[in-house]
Amino acid sequence: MNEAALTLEGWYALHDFRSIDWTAWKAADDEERAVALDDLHLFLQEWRMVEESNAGSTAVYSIVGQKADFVLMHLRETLEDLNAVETAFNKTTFAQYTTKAYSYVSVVELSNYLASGEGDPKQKPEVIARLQPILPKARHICFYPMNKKRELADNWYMLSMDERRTLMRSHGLIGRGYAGKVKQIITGSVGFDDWEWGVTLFAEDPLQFKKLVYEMRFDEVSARYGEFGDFYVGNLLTDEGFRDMLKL
Ligand code: 76R
Repeated sequence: MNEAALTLEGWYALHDFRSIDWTAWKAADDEERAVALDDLHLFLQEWRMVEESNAGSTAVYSIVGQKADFVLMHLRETLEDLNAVETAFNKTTFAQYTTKAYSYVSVVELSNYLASGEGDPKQKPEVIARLQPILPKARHICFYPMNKKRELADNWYMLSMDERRTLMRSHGLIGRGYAGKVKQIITGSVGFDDWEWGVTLFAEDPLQFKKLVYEMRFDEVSARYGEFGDFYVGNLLTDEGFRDMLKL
């Protein structure tokens, strides 16, 4: 019997991690840098307009550590729109001074493990708001991809729907303890990218990422079935912050 959880999908997501090519940036002259900065700021404005017209959302954060220097997290209505925003950015003069560090393609996902109520969920404003979320401009971001294990002894996909629902209830309860402190966006990536989900967290206090992820490690869903990729953590980049970061 097929017991796949039912999922609702929303906006498509691209996490575009970049590093700055400081050698090229420093080698450019003042005018070249000014053109690149203007180009960057034009795009930041354009992404804000997309967000205002409710056709997507973009978040821009610096990344701490050597894995990348910043991330552009884009949510868009279609995979084509996502591709277009990626390509348009690649064509900017600013992108010439960046190198690709990592990327992740997924789609905002809600599952029916803890669903309640009647009627078509896709018509409910609170569901729509979660499927097409305006990304918070919190001070910090944390991103990592993850899988649910498929090993002989511990295979998430061989559990019954009831067993998974019970486990997910406990997961959700821990998560709810962080209401108001951490905002999570789960994006599904089976068939899209190398892991099964992307986990994107936003918080004003970065220690809340550590506390939440640590607490979940003791919960069976994560302790027994969770497998995790690389973690990326960073700070909100305002337009001014981006300019400051690039100042020589
Ligand atoms: O969507 C909901 O709010 C209902 C409950 C819920 C589901 C179905 C929920 C709540 N999550 C769900 C699904 Mn989650 N979540 C993670 C991670 O690091 C780790 O150990 C795991 C990474 C975090 C930090 C987190 C946070 N969640 C999922 C799924 C899909 C599973 C599937 O379909 O098999 C994954 C991969 C996943 C992973 N989760 C919450 C949180 C938080 C903070 C909540 C509470 C949200 C709230 O009530 O506001």
